[in-house]
Amino acid sequence: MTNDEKTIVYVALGSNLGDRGGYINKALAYIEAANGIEMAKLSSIVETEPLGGPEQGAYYNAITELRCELTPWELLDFLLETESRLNRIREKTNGPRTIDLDILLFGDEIIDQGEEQLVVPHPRMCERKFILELMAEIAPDAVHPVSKLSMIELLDKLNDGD
Ligand code: PH2
Ligand code: MG
Ligand code: MG
Repeated sequence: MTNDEKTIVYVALGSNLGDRGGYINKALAYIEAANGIEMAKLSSIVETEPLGGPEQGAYYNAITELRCELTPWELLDFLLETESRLNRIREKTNGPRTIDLDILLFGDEIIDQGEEQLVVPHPRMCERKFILELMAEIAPDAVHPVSKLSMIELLDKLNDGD
């Protein structure tokens, strides 16, 4: 498979429980070691205030750009399995977690079949400043397939609304 045939995918990493930096690094190591996935870029790892959910501690967040040979469903399975390996326990919605691995963009695919776990693009990415700031850092010209706006344009729009 040539690079042209691989899908460019963005995955967000978040942790706000336990050794946050350690969990982010372990998740990155699992992603790097996976078959069918190549890590092309990695954003800064930033500390962010929690958005939504119950009262909880600050997050470490980062985004990685992948070259992916898997289907979106195979990638989702791999990310969920990686979350389990890193002690993720699902309790409260949007509650504290050792690691959260979310598909933000999967090429220009739009997937929303009423399945709880796989909605692409990530439904809240355009309203989360830390996501758009990290995307603007590694992929300013990446285009959101629904709004057709680039990450820089989405960030400008969000900042204008402040
Ligand atoms: N993830 C959430 C809920 N709130 N807040 C920050 N700062 N970072 C996150 O990754 C995050 C959040 C649900 O996935
Ligand atoms: Mg999430
Ligand atoms: Mg998630």
